[in-house]
Amino acid sequence: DETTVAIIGAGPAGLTLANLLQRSGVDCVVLEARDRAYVENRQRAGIIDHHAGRIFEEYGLADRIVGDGPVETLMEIRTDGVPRFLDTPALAGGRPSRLVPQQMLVRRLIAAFLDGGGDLRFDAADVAVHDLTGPRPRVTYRGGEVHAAYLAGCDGFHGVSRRSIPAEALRTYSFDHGIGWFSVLADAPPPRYPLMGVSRHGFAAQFARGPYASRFYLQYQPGEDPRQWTDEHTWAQLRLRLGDPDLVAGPITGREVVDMRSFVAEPMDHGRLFLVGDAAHIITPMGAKGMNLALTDASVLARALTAAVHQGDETGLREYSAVCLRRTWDYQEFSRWYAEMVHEAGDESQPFRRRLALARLDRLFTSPAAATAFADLMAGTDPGQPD
Ligand code: RFL
Repeated sequence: DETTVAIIGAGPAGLTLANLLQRSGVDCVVLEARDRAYVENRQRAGIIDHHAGRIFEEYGLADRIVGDGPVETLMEIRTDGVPRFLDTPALAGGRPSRLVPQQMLVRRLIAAFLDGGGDLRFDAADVAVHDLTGPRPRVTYRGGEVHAAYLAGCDGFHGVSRRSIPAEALRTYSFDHGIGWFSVLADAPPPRYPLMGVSRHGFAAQFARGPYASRFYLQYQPGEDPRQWTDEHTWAQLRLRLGDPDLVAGPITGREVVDMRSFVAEPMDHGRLFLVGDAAHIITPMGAKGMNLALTDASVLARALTAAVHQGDETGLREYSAVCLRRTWDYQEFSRWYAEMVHEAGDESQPFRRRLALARLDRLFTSPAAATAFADLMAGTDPGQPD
């Protein structure tokens, strides 16, 4: 088979890229290792920030992809049971984020791409990429082969694309945040506002995942195995840390230990292969930027590929990696800053650092300049061009 862009992976990155290319009249084929039901039921992220949401507006896809997602209003940070609220969309100059659970986003992107006549192949086993630095790269999979002018590696952190780049051509950065997080998905009423609980019992958070479900995060201590926690223990800890004895419990439908790890690979391209989203970088869930980076990378690449294909202008492709890495590092810094603050503010074993973290937290509620800078990152940014 022949196409212009072969996309490996049908997660948020690959599917966004596929839809934007389709809208731009650039041919593509998407190869996904898993089956459709698996991909459509993978529940992870939940927020499309304002900056990433604009991508879909620009391509006339906003109604279909983000349309009815509730708009974020306030967020709550509760310190030892004492609530404080920030109106981040207003602080960011009227730029709200939207709640769109990742599996809804993926379902809608798949439907939109297929309705537009897109070529999306599920169950593509043993995907391998070849001739990355030659003029005509190709992708093979069990039972098929696709020749393309460009390859997009959108196959997540454990995918095959990044691993196909010679080690000496990449510089990688890994950072373990030294924090243990347990994530629980439950059919429990969502909080009124996204809720972060800072407490001496450990950090906890609760976010809406649709009208009837919540995702909770709980810090656990080194040496603990939270997968052994009973449901009673989990709910008791949540009530304690969120300072809410009346927190309504519900059936727990998912439990996972979340890697509080960051990773960045530089550059994000090699020959005619471009890495997009988690294939190039992972970030902690603190700040909710992982999925948004996947969407913004996809949009930068879609624009660059469109210019290359329609106008023969490869400037955007040459700049792709640098443009995406600026935002990646900006968000890594935000995520680290945020995680450190809400964890250390409750950590009585480090009294000096705890006071620093509390000062940092208080500043958000006392200094409009600090609150605005925070809100700007929540809304999503374009770090702009260097000099
Ligand atoms: P994905 O979503 O991992 O999709 C990659 C796709 O590629 C397929 N694939 C292959 N296909 C063909 N051949 C191969 N060899 C392949 N190997 C893999 C996979 O099956 C899959 O369909 O990466 P993408 O598209 O870059 O999207 C990234 C986001 O999914 C990710 O950043 C977020 O989920 C991270 N994340 C969160 N992000 C947020 O913005 N806000 C959050 O609140 C948030 N919470 C989370 C998260 C990630 C989590 N986990 C489990 C990693 C919570 C969790 C628990």
